[in-house]
Amino acid sequence: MNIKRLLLILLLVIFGGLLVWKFAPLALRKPPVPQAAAPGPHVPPGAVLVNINMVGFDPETIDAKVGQPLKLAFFRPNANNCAREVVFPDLGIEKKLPPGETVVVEITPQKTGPLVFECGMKMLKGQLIVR
Ligand SMILES: [Cu+2]
Repeated sequence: MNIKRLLLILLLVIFGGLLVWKFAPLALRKPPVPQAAAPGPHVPPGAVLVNINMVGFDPETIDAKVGQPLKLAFFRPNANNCAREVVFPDLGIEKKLPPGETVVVEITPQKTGPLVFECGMKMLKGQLIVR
């Protein structure tokens, strides 16, 4: 056996090994197990769903009417944001928002104009537009 042939065999072995090393995990990988669907919000009839995502409250602006009770169903699907609570400073309302739970806040606006709600650190903000 000459040295060239030996070298060729060596190269083939290395190359083949690399191929196996690179692609075997792909072939062996099991199909991803579907994750249990995250429980969605439980919105009571007539309530307005307010999702809380990484950028804030969604929707950020909600229409409301003076003297008319309004139910807001706050839903924080996960903890990827700082909204551990929602605060209505003008109303003295403060509610914890545990991830995965729907927290219903019922308010009856008493005057027209904007009515702000925000996270406990005043970083995420939303508002009711009361007419
Ligand atoms: Cu915050």
